[in-house]
Amino acid sequence: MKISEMHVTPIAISDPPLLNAAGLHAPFALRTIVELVTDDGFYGLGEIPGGEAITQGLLDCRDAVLSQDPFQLNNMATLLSEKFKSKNPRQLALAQSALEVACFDLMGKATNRPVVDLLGGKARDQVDFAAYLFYKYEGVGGELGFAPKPEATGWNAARGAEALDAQGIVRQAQAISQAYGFKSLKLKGGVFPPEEEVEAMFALREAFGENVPLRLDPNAIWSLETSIRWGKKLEGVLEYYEDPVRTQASMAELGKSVNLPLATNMCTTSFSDIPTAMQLGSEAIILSDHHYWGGLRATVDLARICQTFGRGLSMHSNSHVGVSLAAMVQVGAALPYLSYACDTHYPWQYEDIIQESFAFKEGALEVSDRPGLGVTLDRDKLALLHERYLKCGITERNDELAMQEKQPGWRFEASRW
Ligand code: GKR
Ligand code: MG
Repeated sequence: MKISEMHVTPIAISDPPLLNAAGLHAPFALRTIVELVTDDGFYGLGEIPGGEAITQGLLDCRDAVLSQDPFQLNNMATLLSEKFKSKNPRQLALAQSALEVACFDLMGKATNRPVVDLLGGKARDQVDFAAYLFYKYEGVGGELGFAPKPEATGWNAARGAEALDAQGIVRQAQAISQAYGFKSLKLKGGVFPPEEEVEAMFALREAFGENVPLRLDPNAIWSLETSIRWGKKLEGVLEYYEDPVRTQASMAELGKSVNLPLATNMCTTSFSDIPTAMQLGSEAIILSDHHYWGGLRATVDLARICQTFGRGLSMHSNSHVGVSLAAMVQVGAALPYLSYACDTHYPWQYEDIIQESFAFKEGALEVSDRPGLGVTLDRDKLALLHERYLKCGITERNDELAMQEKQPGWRFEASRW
């Protein structure tokens, strides 16, 4: 079995005007899709964050991929590392991830087994996800940034609605939880002054009760002093406090002052960060992400490290389509040690490139037994979203620029409060 074709397709999916510390989501989020085809007629899919540089990075890997046997992942990993040398570790991890996932999809199809079986088999039959709440402007993104139809109800109405204060967040949480059955709630913070976001956490606690775990993620835009001050108020309220402050050293300091588990997808983000994370004790929980950590096997390795060192493991996400979600579920199912419900942006998206739809039940997704990732590429949709990418004029994610369209002169600040 040899890889005979490699197709790299950047796409743009409609994305709602969600707010975060870096600004605002643009009307389109970029993803890059890789399709590997073998000489015996199978195709395998991978998905990573998009944009010109990432897409080019993947295209540059062609020589390391064509004519290779998809089962020989170690060989491919060596070829890819040689290609990137140590110049761009992030780009390497993304390329590794896209290609490794596509190879797993191929291996699964060739052996008639789901990817989870190639990773050691199911440690669970379903993977739990958390509701991902965002402050947002009105609209659902896309060509016109259009508002939902007036007759929309439930989550369809809520995901188009404005949510700019605590009560807006509670309404959003109620709608998303009712639609998907999520049992944990995460608020993307770093948007409004800390007191308003802390008020939102208390409003969620009041509305959902103490059995629904809550998380707050200000994306490292708070100072250490601010993180300590507000962290103390949130003791006993949060399941975890995600990246309120930047750097492992500051997280370690924060951990000494507040009685809350600290989680990260910003301070400890690669295997080379692990030794300091353990020396400093910077975080209690690491948010894995197969896109950034280098693939599915890397995620299994990360889980083992977390278990060994007594750290919790959760999962991070960005706006994504169904190939990523399928991979998250397959790898999530293979992790004997996954201590928290995973993040996903999926409920915010309403476009995809696969034919299947995912049915969340009680906030969880069943692990598919279909071969490979268990998804079928919809070539018409892929072509449409690629066309969109070419036309939309966005070549890199830039939340600051998108925010400036709404608020001229707005500037990102690494530490705002
Ligand atoms: O989608 O706005 C967003 C998030 O802020 C995303 O970009 C982050 O990477 O979800 C992420 C996080 O947990 O930090
Ligand atoms: Mg985060």
